[in-house]
Amino acid sequence: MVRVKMMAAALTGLLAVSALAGCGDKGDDTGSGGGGDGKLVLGFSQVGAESGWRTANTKSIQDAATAAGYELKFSDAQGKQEKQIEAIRSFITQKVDVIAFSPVVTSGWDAVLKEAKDADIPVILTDRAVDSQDKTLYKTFLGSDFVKEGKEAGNWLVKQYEGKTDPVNVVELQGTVGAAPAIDRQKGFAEAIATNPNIKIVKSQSGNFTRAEGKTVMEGILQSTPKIDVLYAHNDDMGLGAIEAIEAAGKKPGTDIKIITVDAVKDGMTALSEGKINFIVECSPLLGPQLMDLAKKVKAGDTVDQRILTVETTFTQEQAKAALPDRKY
Ligand code: GYE
Repeated sequence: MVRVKMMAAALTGLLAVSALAGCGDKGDDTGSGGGGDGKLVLGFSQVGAESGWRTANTKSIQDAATAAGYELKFSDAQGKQEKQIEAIRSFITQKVDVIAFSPVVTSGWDAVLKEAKDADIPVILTDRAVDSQDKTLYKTFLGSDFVKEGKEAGNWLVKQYEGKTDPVNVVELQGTVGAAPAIDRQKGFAEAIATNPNIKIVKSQSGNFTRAEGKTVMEGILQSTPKIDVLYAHNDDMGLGAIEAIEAAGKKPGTDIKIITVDAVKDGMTALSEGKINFIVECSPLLGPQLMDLAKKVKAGDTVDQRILTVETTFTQEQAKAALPDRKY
């Protein structure tokens, strides 16, 4: 219900954005950016196409830009920070109105962010954070609370083993090394399970947020780790890859090994409703409409909150069955 209301609010916002898109542009004709045709020009550097989440996120941003009447300069970094830095520099040269990006890792952004600031181009962080100490290098950070997501995953697990004394061996498949969601989802989960000393992470390895690596990494772990009770994967895709490895090893995912993931994309929700995953913490990729609204505001010089959180929920197997028919991504 809250979601429906939020979507409606976002849509209303979008209509307003479309109506205003012609106002207040830089009005110059210099180069391809800051367009002479009055459209807000947004340069967006995406991480890549590593997961179902990312694909949905890209679509949300492209659709929302079209609906808002913006000119979107979209660049795919294929998981490489160098490519993102290159894209941001090119947006600066093209004099776009606003730069937005989803940083592949948290560190190493100060220099290029300073270049954007010096060029007077506002920057919006979407989805992932940077570790820059100077908070004036960007206007706002729109995205999820990844520590909270990790905690939700851990809390669910703690509840499953309440009152039990047997050791619980957990395997963790981490996201991209150095990425905000990997760092924070690990942290939140570790904090939550610390309340039950029987629950231990016996193996933790990166599967780079992809299905393919989730599978190969899990194959190795299944061979080297005799007793696995639980798999905690930082996203659905790695969990889905691991499910293939678990099945190939003759075990039943969801039963022999309990599985917790994050994202709640359609494929993950399907596996959850089929009993192959036990619990999913939602992370919404539908950031497009809010991003467009923020781009309009920062271009106009309006003050925006430094941190804008996405509202999310969690799903059990029963809840997944009920939610699946309306799932948009
Ligand atoms: O959970 C994962 C994707 O940054 C929140 O990146 C995003 C994460 C998401 O590859 O599937």
